[in-house]
Amino acid sequence: MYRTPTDISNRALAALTGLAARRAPVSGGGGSCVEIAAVVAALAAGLGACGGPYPQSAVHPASDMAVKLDDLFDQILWWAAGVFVVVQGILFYTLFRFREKQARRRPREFHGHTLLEIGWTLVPALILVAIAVPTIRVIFEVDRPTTDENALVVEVEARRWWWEFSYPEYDLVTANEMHIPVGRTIDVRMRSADVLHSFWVPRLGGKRDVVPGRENHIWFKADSTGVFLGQCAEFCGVAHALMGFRVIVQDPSEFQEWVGASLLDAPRPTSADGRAGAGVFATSACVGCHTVRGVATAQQGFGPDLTHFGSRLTIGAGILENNVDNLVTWLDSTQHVKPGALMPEVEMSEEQLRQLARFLLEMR
Ligand code: HEC
Ligand SMILES: [Cu+2]
Repeated sequence: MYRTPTDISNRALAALTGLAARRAPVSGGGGSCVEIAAVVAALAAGLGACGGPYPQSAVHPASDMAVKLDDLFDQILWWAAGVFVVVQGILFYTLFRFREKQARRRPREFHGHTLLEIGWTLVPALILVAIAVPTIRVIFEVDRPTTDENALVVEVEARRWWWEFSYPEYDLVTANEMHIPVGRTIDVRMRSADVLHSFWVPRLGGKRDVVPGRENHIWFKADSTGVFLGQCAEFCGVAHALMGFRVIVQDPSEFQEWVGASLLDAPRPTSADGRAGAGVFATSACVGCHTVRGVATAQQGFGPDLTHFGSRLTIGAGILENNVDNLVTWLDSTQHVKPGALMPEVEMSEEQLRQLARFLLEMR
């Protein structure tokens, strides 16, 4: 459905191991053609990974803030491209024009050239000013709190190694998947429960550090619906690289439907397996760490709220697609799937694991 960073890095890895395999038989030189072909193939494979979709690309903006940042990036890129062309142009001109010719004598040397010196001091200074003015303007624009009174406040609490999202306006708490309406300013206020983290959804805006003991904020207005990938962008411990999340941008009516459904208590499971799973859940360690609204014994907030887990797309802060098999894997070998996760592996029979998975998926 979506291409994860892991898919992409796997492709790059496959390309590189392919390259190593090609290199092996051509020891002792003479294989340069094969090597060049292999490098070209690897590069092509690498570029193939750039073909989109772009789940985590800052140059495919999908919000007002991301557009501001991308515009700034484009401006700087054009200045840099201009400088590159001019410098390379002069370099190649000089290489060509003053290359060694048989009949020529040594060129005349000269020292100092006032016009050139003023030129190459002034021009870069002016270019830097041209870059600094919009940069500083954008820094101030994105740094101030939003002035939009109609903004939807979403409180983010970063945890090792997952995200809690709450909506004070609706008295609603969820985890790892932040639903928001398209076209409405979102005022994200973030806190950390433990260490430094950083909130980053490249297509929706810049990074913002999440610092213990203080509240940071970021705001943006998404301009298109869809699922946008986010990632913790500040090293926070063993499972940092596996601390992703999703922002699900919906039409306002769909968003309201999601809010309505999410406010209800967890629905009772309908299948026999699901009911058995509910029993297993209510009588095992799970309830010591997780909340499921509607299950009286499960009211702990150490782990993610699981009330409507069946309607989530992913498991474990965005690392596995949510389905029965992956849930069984997650419960059976949590520490293998996500080394360091603060959830212990539970000792259960295969049958109990399947029942638990059914129960979790039926809580839609
Ligand atoms: C010691 C506390 C603890 C216990 C016991 C525990 N969990 Fe967890 N659980 C966590 C934490 C912490 C996470 C978040 C892990 C992460 O993503 O880094 C988690 C994550 C999960 C997730 C993924 C949630 C998401 O939003 O992606 C599921 C599903 C889950 N637990 C189910 C269970 C079940 C079922 C049991 C009982 C068999 C259980 N847990 C027992 C702490 C616990
Ligand atoms: Cu992190």
